[in-house]
Amino acid sequence: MHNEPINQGRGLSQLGLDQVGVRVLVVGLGVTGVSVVRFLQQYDIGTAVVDSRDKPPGLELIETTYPDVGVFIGGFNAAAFDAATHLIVSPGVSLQETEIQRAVERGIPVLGDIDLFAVCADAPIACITGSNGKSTVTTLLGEMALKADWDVRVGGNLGTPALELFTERTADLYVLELSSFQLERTSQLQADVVTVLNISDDHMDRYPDLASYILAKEQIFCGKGIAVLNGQDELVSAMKLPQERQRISFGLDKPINQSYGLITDHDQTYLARGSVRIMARSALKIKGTHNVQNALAAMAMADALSIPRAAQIAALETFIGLPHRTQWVASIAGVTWINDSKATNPGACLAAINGLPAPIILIAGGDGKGADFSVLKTAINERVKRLILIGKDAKRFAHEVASSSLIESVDNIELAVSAAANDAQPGDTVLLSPACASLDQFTNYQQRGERFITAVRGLKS
Ligand code: UMA
Ligand code: ADP
Repeated sequence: MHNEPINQGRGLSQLGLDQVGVRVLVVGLGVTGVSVVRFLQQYDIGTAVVDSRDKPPGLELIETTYPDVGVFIGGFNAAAFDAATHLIVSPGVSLQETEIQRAVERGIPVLGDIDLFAVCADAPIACITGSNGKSTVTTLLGEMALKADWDVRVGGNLGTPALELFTERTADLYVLELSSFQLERTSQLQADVVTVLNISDDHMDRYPDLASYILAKEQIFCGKGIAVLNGQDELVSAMKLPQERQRISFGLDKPINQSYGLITDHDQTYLARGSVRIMARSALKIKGTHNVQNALAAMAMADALSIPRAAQIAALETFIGLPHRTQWVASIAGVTWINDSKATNPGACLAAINGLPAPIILIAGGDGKGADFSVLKTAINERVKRLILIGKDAKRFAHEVASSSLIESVDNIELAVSAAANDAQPGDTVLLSPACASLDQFTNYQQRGERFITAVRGLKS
């Protein structure tokens, strides 16, 4: 739609980064840190980086491409912090780190990459947070804008750092997935439309309690515009919004006023806004109740952004979902195998157990990040006939769900697949939905999912 070249750097004065003598310390040298250095270097802003790791992933790139940038690795070098006028801290680094707290006490601004992005962005911004469904809704909203031929840039926690979305051309729309880690260090965001999809225990190893995690997520509401909220989630409904944010709710119930929900006529259920039926639920390619919620949230955001309805429907009729999210893998001798490796907290696992056909053989476990597994107890007792556990928190998992289903612990994912294959009967669903992070046994959730898929495919031969 727009074609004139732009200069995203003009917002830097809002953060005081255009002053003489500015020295920014970028904390963390993963993909976020690299994106921040790259951005600051375009504007000749004095930059150094620090990372507690001996070999952070972005090290080689920074050393070869930006030799003038000071690099401090293998710990949080106190002198590097003392020399800084601003900190830009990567999401993986806790703000409770001693050196960061010391900087706060000295009055040094502590920012995140999303602050830089927010003050420099040149188009409307849509932001998605929640404990589960962020990546799905972010991708879906992006697909809707693409179907309308918009120049839409999609990123954030999804993978591409926000600052990497800038090009020399003005975008029509930015769609950002934002984690609590990103939000808690962001004060400049003024997104045009935002959503909180749901709240359940996650990252309890980084927050003292659920209230602190919710407080971090509330940062998404800064500014004015529309907030699309899950009206059936009590924790979301209780979140505090500034007066300038207009609430629009979505849920699986019959919509009232201008909210989004479901209307059933005779045998057909429709996604609807108020009394207007928008599309048949059966036309959605993504399956499961949780994905109906995701579709409604994306639709509400798209309406707020004036993405035409036809484009929204075209996206919903074609989007098959992202890999590793309740992904169909195979049907072997009447048994359906599902990969839900991205279920890294109990809330996501609960949605899968309740949304897929029972009886279920569940493969779960890994690093629980301090979450409470007992929320799974009822669903497991009612729908899971056998529970196969792997990973670091297998014992605690078994103890907290105290399930009546048969529980077995095995050493790795391949043994879990063999054990499931031994027990499965025609009509069963075998579900990998760990309710845990993967990092105790795998490089990431993708590797966990791929190893599951390979082991399942191996059963066929
Ligand atoms: N780390 C250190 N020391 C440091 C810096 C980082 O040990 O000095 C560790 C962190 O504890 C973490 C890892 O290195 O385990 C990566 O941290 P990072 O901040 O360098 O991460 P990036 O590579 O910049 O990736 C981040 C997000 N990572 C995290 O929030 C941990 C990515 O989300 C995101 O895609 C990317 O920015 C672009 O925006 C990943 C993630 O796991 C997928 N997110 C969490 C989630 O979805 O549950 C929140
Ligand atoms: P996120 O980016 O928030 O981690 P994803 O879309 O990647 O969300 O999905 C992560 C996990 O959450 C998957 O297991 C998926 O099946 C599950 N999930 C997706 N949407 C929802 C939802 N609305 N409610 C509960 N679980 C969901």
